[in-house]
Amino acid sequence: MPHAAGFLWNRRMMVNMTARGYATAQFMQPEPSKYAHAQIQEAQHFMLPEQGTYASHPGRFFFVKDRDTGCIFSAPHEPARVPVDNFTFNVYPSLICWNIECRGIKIELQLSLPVDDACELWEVRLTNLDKARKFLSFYPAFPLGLLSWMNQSATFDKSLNSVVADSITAYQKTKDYFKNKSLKDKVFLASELVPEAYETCQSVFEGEGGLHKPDAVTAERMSGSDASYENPIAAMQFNHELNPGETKTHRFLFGPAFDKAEIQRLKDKYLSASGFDNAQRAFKQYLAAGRGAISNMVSPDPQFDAFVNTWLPRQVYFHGETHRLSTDPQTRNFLQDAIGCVYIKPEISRKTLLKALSQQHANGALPDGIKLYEGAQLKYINTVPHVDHSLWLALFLDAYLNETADYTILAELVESKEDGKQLSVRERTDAAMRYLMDAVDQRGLHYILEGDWNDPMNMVGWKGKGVSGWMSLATAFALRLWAKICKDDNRDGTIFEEGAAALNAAVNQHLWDGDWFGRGITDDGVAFGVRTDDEGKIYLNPQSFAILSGAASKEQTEKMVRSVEEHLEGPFGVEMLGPAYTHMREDIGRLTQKYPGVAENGSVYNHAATFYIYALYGAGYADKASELLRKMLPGPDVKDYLARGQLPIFVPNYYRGAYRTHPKAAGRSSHLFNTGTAAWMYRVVVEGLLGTTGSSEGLRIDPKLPAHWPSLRFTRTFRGATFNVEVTRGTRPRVVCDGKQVEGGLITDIQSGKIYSVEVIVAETQ
Ligand code: CEZ
Repeated sequence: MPHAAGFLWNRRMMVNMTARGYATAQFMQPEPSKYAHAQIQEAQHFMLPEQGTYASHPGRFFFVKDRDTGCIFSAPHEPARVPVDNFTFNVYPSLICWNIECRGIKIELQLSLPVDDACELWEVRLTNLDKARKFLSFYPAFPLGLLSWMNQSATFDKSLNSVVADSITAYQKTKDYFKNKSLKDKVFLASELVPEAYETCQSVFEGEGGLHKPDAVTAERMSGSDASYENPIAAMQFNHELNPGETKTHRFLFGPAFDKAEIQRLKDKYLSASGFDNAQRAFKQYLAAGRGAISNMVSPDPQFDAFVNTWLPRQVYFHGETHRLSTDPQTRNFLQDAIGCVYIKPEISRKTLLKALSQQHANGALPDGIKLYEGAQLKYINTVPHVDHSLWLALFLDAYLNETADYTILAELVESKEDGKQLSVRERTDAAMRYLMDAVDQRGLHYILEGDWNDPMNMVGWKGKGVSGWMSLATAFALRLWAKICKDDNRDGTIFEEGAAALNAAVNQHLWDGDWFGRGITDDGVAFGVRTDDEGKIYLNPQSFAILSGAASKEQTEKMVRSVEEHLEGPFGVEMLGPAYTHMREDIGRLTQKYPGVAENGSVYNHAATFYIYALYGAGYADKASELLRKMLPGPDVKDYLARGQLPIFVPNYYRGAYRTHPKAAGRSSHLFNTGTAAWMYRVVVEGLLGTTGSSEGLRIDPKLPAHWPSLRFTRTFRGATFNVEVTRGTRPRVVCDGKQVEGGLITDIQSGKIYSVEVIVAETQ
């Protein structure tokens, strides 16, 4: 599993580390920036003949040389790639660690982050495992890549005991000069111990040996070169004499800095045994604040339990708390990440909603992208109009109110940035829902413009006529949820109920294709995602939302589920569409240009899979739902791990799909841990599999055990109370709370702080 990786984040940065030692990291200033770069950046508008070629990805490499034998290896594995005697890669929620043994030397690496600084903390322990004394040289070597084509250099700063690289972020517009003045253009590697020698010029470091056998490491001593408009590397040499069993510990800090004073500040704070300990303790506390609503889950599937107890809420917390470390999150992502956070830190979700609403347009629509700070710019995908952002409001409020019963939020006043008007959340959501109801064509179907949930579906409706079946159904679902909230809020929501019914009827009239719902109708009036299509014959999302919106009858649902089974299900989960497109369809858009089985073009796109699973639990297909849910996590057998190439510690945005037409890479993980899947997967586990859904009345307990699970145990926290739930099978299904049978499984009058003991008996065969 060469791509096996773990990721760490804090409030300022994130880093993805592979087992082999490659790293991708970025920090916020406030826009996302890199501090270790590729060796060259391909410029779009001009040639860069001077900047050199490269053979390596950014990484954190530690070379070790046995000075008696001359043998060299690098840890964790890159770039020397020497076979080792023992290799362990351990990812913990707050630490990434390696234990490696090679030729009588043990090297233990540990990466952690502080809570509030962009800075990697590296601890390295070298141990002599032999019976004889060893003379070793040890070399951390962090290539920094091309920092800037305008100005870059590096040297060793004695007073800081650090390699310090300097650069000027490249720019061309005069106004950027003033903006860039506050950027952290230095990169440093600070050491606790004083090195014997150093090297800061990558080409001198490599010499003729190359990065995998650098001249600077084979030589007796590094030459102490500076990098003057040359790609820098932060490399140091330490010589150690180690007695048998003796250990030497190094600590390093690595990261960006504005000036030398900042490097000094970070060193004073962290670069010591106690500094590392304190940072790690604080980081654990930070993570502990993100514990989810489920703990102590024990089922017959321990890997899945670990995922639910620890890793999934961790990923949800990351999304909810940092907004994926972006400054203009897509509005739908912002709101869906907040759905996940409802089960972790609802107070963050509340703020997220208010922030989104403060940027609502006067016509009721939410914008493409929410600016997180004054002066943030809407970029990339947020410059392309997508029609769905407003509907996530109702989906969010449904989840938030079910979990918290905080109906006060509806009366909260929110001032609009656009026109300064103060309106309540209730009024603003009304306006958003009305806006959605109005954006329909003469058939009553919702326009798509340049996309809906599906970002790259940009050419179905760019001429202003095309409509989206999914969008119509998702809007109907949102309207129904909002109508229900209106009722709970003692208001009349009939108009929204009627709006939902009209949309459902229109989709049934124009897009029911006999066995499933079509995806949409193009500007030229061509229905797609239908049986007559050779490619993109069936899309998953319309089926999921037809169930959720109530558009599909029982018979239709049964037909859709069977069709999805036939066309989209595979060994790695349920694909988003099939068959994957192999050529551009100019009436659908760039999604059809993606490689077959990749991302929206027919991968197992987990975000879409969770919608389907969520719908299946609600529609009484619990076994199928849990089967597909399990497939979203790699394992538990080795063959599956190898096909996915990913550890079971996060859910990626997709696994390669198109397994019928492009089986070679099917199942392979994208490794992208930024995904709306996390929130929905958590919701599916909490409300679907474990069946613990809140409502204005209380908590309903209705677990949906997969057929092969005889029992299950878990703890659910809800509105300050704790529920220890034990589920077994029996002939007389019932829910018993603190010794009393509970009608319909609904526990009411919940008291915050109280611990409840819940016994659930589910039917022998569900
Ligand atoms: O981004 C996601 C978006 O963050 O794609 C989803 C969408 O619902 C999410 O809001 C489905 O389209 O632009 C592209 O082509 C990319 O494929 C993005 O759409 C995609 C990235 O894969 C990140 O997940």
